[in-house]
Amino acid sequence: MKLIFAIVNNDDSTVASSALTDAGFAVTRLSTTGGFLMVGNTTLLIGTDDDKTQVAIDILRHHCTTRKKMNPSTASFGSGLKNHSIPEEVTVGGATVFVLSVDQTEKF
Ligand code: 2BA
Repeated sequence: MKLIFAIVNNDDSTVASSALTDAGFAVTRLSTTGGFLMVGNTTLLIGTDDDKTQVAIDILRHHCTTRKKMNPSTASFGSGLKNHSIPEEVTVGGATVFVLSVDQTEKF
């Protein structure tokens, strides 16, 4: 059993999680925030059999696209002028995926 953590852009999260559930995966959506841009993203939790892990990753790859985002000034967050104070463009996502092995899973 594996647990997939997939951090995806909010704009892709609905279509990606729908495609996963349509393919038979169980998905939990968490509202999360990126530590660098400090904007909302979505973390999908997908528990699945080892041999289906790559199928889930392929679905995520198909639906999650990269985007260019401006890194806003930290001044807008009340952090003062620091290293990130000059707006710059960063490439965000498709998806950042972590796959963890699960020792045990139970449902009651
Ligand atoms: P954020 O932390 O808001 O990062 C947004 C984008 O900013 C990143 O895109 C990357 O292009 C850039 N970035 C992040 N940290 C940076 C840094 N220290 N210096 C320069 N540029 C930086 P992605 O790599 O596609 O990441 C998208 C989101 O996925 C991240 O949002 C974060 O929520 C999550 N993430 C990515 N890598 C992670 C990791 N190793 N551990 C935990 N979360 C991660």
